[in-house]
Amino acid sequence: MSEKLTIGLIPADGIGKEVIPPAAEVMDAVLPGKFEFITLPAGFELFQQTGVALPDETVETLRTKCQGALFGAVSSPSHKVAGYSSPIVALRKKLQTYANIRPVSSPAVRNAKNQTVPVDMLIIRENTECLYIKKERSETDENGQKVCYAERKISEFASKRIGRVAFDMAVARGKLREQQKQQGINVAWTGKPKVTIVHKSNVLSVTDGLFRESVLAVKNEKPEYADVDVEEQLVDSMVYRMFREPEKFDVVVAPNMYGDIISDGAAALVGSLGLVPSTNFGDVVVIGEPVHGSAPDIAGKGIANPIASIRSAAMLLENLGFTAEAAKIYNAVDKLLSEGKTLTPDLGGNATTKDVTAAIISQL
Ligand code: GGG
Repeated sequence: MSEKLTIGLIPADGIGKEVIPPAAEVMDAVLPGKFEFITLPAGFELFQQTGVALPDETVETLRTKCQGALFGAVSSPSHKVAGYSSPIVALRKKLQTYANIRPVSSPAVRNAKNQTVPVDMLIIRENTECLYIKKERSETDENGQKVCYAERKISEFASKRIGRVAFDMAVARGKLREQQKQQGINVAWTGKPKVTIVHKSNVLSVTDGLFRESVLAVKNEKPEYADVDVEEQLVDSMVYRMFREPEKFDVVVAPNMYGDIISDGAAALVGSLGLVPSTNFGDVVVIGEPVHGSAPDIAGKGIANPIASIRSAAMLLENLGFTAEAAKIYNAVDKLLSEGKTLTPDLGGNATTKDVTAAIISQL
């Protein structure tokens, strides 16, 4: 057995604690003994106990010791809590995991036109800027009432950087689909690779205007991008079209906040947030992360859907070069879903987190 890889597990809050261990279990089942898992603290619950939401040691361990990581979910309160700041937002920034990759796919989705269509969309969310730089301030106006402001950062550097991720992934997906077609495998997307740029530059012409221009400019950077179609969608229209005709999207690239919102919306298309995985990647470490939050309403009941985390683990494996093992996990999950026998309550079943995990492992 070649050298072990160290994987940081940061379950954080709520159901994060219930879905990250199953994801590690599946990684261990598909590559026995290959990984050393180290559990690292972070989260709002940690903040309530210790006054720290993201210990420096967690960040440094990820930076210096880990080849990959899995993050669960955080439950930041909706009101301001003195001294608290979202650990996942901070972690993405500190480790410069600048791209959040969120695939949303299903062989059969009922669109809003009542047609059943295959969906294979890859949402790429810029992960370091936008309103999530969290520069907010509160003032008092001449009538003694509060007025609050939030600064929004969009840079040419980060927008081009995420644009390159989008074009590279569109090219790679195009190549993979060609191979699959030659092997007689049905593919959801049959056209040329396409990048859809999401913005609102008709209103925010400076910030979103820069995002749009920067991503568009990337198209001319490499000859292989010439074969990628580019379209633009205003974010409101994107939401409408995503439900009307989700089959029309391939790679979708968006600034941080729009990307956050449309990917949760897209999860509704495929049945549950509990199914949608993601990775945060950059130059230091790749972090797999389910798109869902900490779901306090079901936390502790043992019924959280582990599939988003298990698929995130498969994405992490792909990033680490274990493509065949990742495919085994994707296939096992797809089989479980198509059989429809072992499903958690979010998908209409009554299976537990443990049942689903065991069923997936038994298929590997
Ligand atoms: N795994 C995604 C997740 O935790 N989502 C909830 C979320 O975005 N929380 C932001 C926060 O609480 O700071």
